[in-house]
Amino acid sequence: MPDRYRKQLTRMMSQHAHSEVVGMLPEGNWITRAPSLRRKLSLIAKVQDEAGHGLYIYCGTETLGVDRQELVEQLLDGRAKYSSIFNYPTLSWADMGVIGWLVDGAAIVNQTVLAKASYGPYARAMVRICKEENFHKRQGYEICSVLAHGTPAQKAMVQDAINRFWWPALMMFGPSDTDSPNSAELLRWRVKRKTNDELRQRFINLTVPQAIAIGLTIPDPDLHLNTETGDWAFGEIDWSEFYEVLKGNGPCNRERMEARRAAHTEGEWVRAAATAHAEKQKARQSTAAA
Ligand code: FAQ
Repeated sequence: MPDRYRKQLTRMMSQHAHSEVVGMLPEGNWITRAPSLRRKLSLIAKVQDEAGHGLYIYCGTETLGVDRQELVEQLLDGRAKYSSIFNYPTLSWADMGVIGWLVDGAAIVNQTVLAKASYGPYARAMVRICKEENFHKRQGYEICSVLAHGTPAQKAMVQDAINRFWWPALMMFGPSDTDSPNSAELLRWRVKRKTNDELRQRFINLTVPQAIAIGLTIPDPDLHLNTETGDWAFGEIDWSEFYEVLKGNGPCNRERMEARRAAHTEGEWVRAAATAHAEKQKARQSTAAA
């Protein structure tokens, strides 16, 4: 395996795994405040799924010969990135709907293509993850639909959530193709099969009709259907905001990293117990085999 291929995959997969794990925080924040038992159950299941996604991808990354501990250290000491979207706060219950609909929706568009990536362990993880993300997206869209057809206050709450999450969701696809240093190499190796801009456009084309169907507005005055291409043309993305978030200056970067570091420290005894258990099992198996 060429060294650059290994390095690029390790970078991308580890960032992806970190995103899944940090991505549990904004929604985890609402589990105790879910408005009904049904909503609470599905939110718990969703957050738990994200932990599982992180694990599949960390396991995939280990097949490239890197130690998971090392990757986690890179996240905790700030060397590794995770998706910009998780540095935004979740201010209302409607944010749970909008995250499922837009954030998981964007993840599906990106990951459906990654399920055809040239590296098997990553591609295979994506197949299962996409199935679960589909459930996440549907539960999110259903929350949005119920609120959009609810009282004027509920409709205003979900519209406010879209207004805050729309542009950050578009930024999830990464910088514009002209400013994406890694794309050419990843496309050549068929890790990426579509460019950042192609996937962003696909997401917009899929999502705008869904917003219209439930009577919600996309906060972009320049949005219009280009009848020649069939694409929804959209306004300028504020890339300065994106790069500020990447530098650690988003609304919640510090809070997210503090929460991750605290969870890592508090989870030390669980890792120690799991390691001791695994060693005991291994010793038992080798005694039985002898
Ligand atoms: N945030 O040259 P490119 C989820 C960085 S889904 C932060 O275009 P590339 C599910 C990029 O790393 C979210 N950083 O990079 C969920 C690079 O920096 P580096 C995670 C970003 O790799 C839902 C630099 O900018 N999904 O978590 C972002 O060719 C709900 C230049 O960019 C994945 O990670 C960003 N948005 O394309 C969980 C999918 N965009 O490393 C919980 C796999 C770019 O050179 C709740 N990853 N950067 O220092 C990919 O598809 C790609 O890596 C891209 C970026 C498309 C994200």
